[in-house]
Amino acid sequence: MDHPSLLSKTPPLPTDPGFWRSPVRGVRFTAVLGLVLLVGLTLVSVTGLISYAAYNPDLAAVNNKTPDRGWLGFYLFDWPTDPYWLYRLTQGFHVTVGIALIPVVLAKLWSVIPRLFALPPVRSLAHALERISLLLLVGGVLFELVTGVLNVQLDYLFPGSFYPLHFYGAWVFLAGFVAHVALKTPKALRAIRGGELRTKEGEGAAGVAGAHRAPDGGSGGSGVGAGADSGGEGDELASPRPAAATVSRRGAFAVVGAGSLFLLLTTVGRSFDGPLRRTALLAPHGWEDPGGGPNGFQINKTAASVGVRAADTTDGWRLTVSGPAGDVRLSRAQLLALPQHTADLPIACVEGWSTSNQSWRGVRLRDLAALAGYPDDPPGVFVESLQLRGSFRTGALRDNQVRDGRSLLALRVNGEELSLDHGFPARIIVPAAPGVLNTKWVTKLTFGAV
Ligand SMILES: Nc1nc2c(c(=O)[nH]1)N[C@H]1C(S)=C(S)[C@@H](COP(=O)(O)O)O[C@H]1N2
Ligand SMILES: [Mo]
Repeated sequence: MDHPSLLSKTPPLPTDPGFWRSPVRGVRFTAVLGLVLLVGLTLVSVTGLISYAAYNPDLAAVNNKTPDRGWLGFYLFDWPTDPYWLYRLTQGFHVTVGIALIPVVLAKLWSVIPRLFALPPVRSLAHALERISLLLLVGGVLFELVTGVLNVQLDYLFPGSFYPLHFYGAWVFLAGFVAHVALKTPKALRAIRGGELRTKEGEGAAGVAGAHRAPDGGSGGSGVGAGADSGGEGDELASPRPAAATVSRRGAFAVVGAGSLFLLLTTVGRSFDGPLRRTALLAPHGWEDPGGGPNGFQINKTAASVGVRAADTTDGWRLTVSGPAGDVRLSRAQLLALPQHTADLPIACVEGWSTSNQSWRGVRLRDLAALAGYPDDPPGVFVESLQLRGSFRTGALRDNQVRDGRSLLALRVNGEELSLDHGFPARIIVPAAPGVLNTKWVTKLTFGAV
């Protein structure tokens, strides 16, 4: 407490503890936010990593957006086709909860910012390692939030590079996160338990903030003393000379919570059809009304936006089915003459939006595999579209996806012809697969190529 700036009249620097005066800061405030993030960011990380497995990145080069990942792909697994809403859930959760946690992350960073300037910058080897882990943690979480938000809001701002940026960023973040959780969880739990005890006993750290004190959550709104419910004198996050409170600590939690709730309520609608979609005020896809009728559901990229011309999809169009039996070329009329099957499945995009089930109708992929020379146990398939440029013109599907009876080369949706923007004359639809693998404007299927 004998820091020169507290005694002299020169204005304090950020490196002086007395520079930071908000009475809201304190170990307990930080601990509560930290525990929310421990649960929240763990779930967001896990759903993000799981969603990446859905791309089948280890299946074929076309699906592989992180070819240099090495052992970081240790956890990849064969993506199932059940439950059919799996990707809709994992990716919807990842994006929606990730966005809703932004205010909590910012509040948490704000709550510990005095520590960033604390002197001396490094006290010991252990302290140095801890600070490096914080760099990974803070840099990582901000990087993931910024790249994630830009990708879902601005629609592929980083052509081709979003996946490596977000994937490697995730591992940097996770390294810092694991170290931080291991180091700080015991302290955070202590701070919270201690705070509860004091609140119950109605005990205050009398005199800490003098006249500015009021019981936390009290009606006066005059706030709480810095050390009151956060560990008292040993609280290294509390200001040594707190300013008059403008908001109680409970009020500060309410502001953060309201911010999160606002983001949640304006985002979650992008995972549903109907009126709920219109509540997704922050989603660019929420603003575009896909119109009514059988084809009236979300469109990711229109045919025009990727250079697919209507003329190429009509009379001259043929599907080539390729395999050990050679190449079979089919017109749309011939495809419609094959056994038709129906599958009720959603479209779920990496951007976090999804549709409710649509009723797709067309030819089973496994029936097409039989035509190509695989009457039993078909292998995976390489799918090509009419589209000449862009990231998602081709895709590879695994054998379990081809074998599932709900996997279709869809020709119709909701009782009508596919519209051009939804992939006319034919598109892939596979249960539980991410939108990117539901290739539109399909022109060639090569069975056994993957
Ligand atoms: N040929 C082609 N197919 C494609 C795409 C594309 O860019 N080109 N986008 C994919 C993506 S990212 C999604 S989310 C779905 C969206 O399908 P929809 O526009 O019918 O909703 O189509 C997929 N199929
Ligand atoms: Mo997508």
